[in-house]
Amino acid sequence: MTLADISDTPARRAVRRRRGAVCGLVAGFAALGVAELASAVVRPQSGPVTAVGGAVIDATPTVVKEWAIRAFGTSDKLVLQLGILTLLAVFAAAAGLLAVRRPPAGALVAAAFGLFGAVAAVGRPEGRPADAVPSAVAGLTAAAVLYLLAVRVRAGYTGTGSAPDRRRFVQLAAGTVVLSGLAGLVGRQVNASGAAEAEAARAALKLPPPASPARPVPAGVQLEVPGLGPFFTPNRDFYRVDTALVVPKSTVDGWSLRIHGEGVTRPLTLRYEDLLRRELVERDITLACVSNEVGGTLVGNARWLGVRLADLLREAGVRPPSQGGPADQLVARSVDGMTLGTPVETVLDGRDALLAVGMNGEPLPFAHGFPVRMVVPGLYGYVSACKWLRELRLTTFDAYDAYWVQRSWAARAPVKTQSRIDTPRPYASLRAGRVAVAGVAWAQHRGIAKVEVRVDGGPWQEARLAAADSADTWRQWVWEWTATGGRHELAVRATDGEGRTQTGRRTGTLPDGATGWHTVTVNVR
Ligand SMILES: Nc1nc2c(c(=O)[nH]1)N[C@H]1C(S)=C(S)[C@@H](COP(=O)(O)O)O[C@H]1N2
Ligand SMILES: [Mo]
Repeated sequence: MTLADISDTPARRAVRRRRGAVCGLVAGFAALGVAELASAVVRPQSGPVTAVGGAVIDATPTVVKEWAIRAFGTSDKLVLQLGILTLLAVFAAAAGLLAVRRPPAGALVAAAFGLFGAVAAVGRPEGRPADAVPSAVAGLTAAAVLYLLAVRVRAGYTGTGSAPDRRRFVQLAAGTVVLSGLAGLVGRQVNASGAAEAEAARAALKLPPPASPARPVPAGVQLEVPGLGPFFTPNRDFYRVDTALVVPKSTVDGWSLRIHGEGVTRPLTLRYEDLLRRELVERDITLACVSNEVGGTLVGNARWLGVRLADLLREAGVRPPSQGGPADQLVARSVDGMTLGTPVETVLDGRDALLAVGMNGEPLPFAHGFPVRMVVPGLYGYVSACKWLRELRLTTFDAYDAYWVQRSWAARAPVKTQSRIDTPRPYASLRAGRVAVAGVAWAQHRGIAKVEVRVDGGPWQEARLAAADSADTWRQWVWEWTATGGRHELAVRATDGEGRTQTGRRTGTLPDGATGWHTVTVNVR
């Protein structure tokens, strides 16, 4: 029997539990603080929350991921990180409860958490041994803090201690919070200044003018209808979908791209300057995500500046499968280890598949793939639009499944013809009379030939199309509706440039993109 058992009463147990939870939370806070500092020394994405978050993203079942993108959109990563922090707080408090009963056991649990983070960090696709350091340091810090605090709590609690013990405990806890908070702030600052350097370098970049500019945008691609978005999506509004919890921020100095693999007779290594010295082309291309639901907003249109990927591949000796080339899949790999597989035949069929360096008149934003990304008109992003590109490898679809294909998505995914009603908004309250129903439609590389609208399941009525920029961009449309009182359902469908009308059959986004007509219900007074 220990002294603790002798003097145990419900009231004392409650006090002990409370203090135990405090010990755990303080230890957890200290761990995060030193981890932030350590990640500033190693690299930003090596922090435990980022590493565990990344591992969670990789391991999350596809249906859950789809739900998260649907429910939280571009904020999905913030929600994930807040979730991890909440869980961490709960576990830390629990470890604290254990520690005040058995300090060594509590310390061991804390250290095990650090080990877990370290394994997650090193196990990330582009993980390095050094990435283990922040989590390891965090685990050891948590173990030490927890042990020291828990021993103090026990001393005070068992009655062998006295008021000075409690004061000592409070001092120790407060001191730990202040010091680790400082460490965290310094780490934050260093991480931020690293990013600021990369940001300044990007801002100072001057991209050369295109040798082949985009065709002038015809007047009238933009309809003047309130509630209809701009024809070109500004970079800050462009949807973002990726698995990166920390946006890779590199400078162009160290960047290079390797092109190699099956059927490559002349492997290439290109630096950023090499790309800029080549003939730059400028093209307007609409990019869409396969996770975009019918009526969703994971689609945007931009003016891209880059080099023709087909030219580079030909220089490397690549032939399309239809001409006897051995590789039918081009696997792009990013600096953060993402892999995306694109059909070689598609890249070489004459369309403007680009290695893009510019977006809407500026260097690619970091979130959209700086310094170099791929864009292929007519394919969903996950099979074509690799951001933060650093390697292109030629192989076959038989031999290799890229990241999303390993997670139940289709290996080949041409974009499906889609159309969206942007105005009126769902459940809008409208006055009877003339109402402009308007939106966008897209079928990249096939173009949009017709858009039709119907009310309450009635006959389809042809909408007026805005001028077409190119077959690779979306197209705005408007239909004048004479609205009568009551509740009405509007539906839209598009026909692509090959004469095929968008199917009304509703399917989900998995495995190769949603189908169905977008409908909007409104109330007319
Ligand atoms: N490195 C990397 N590239 C990526 C992704 C990713 O997760 N990592 N996501 C892809 C997906 S699913 C889409 S839809 C597009 C989105 O590009 P955006 O974020 O610039 O709109 O990027 C693609 N490229
Ligand atoms: Mo996507």
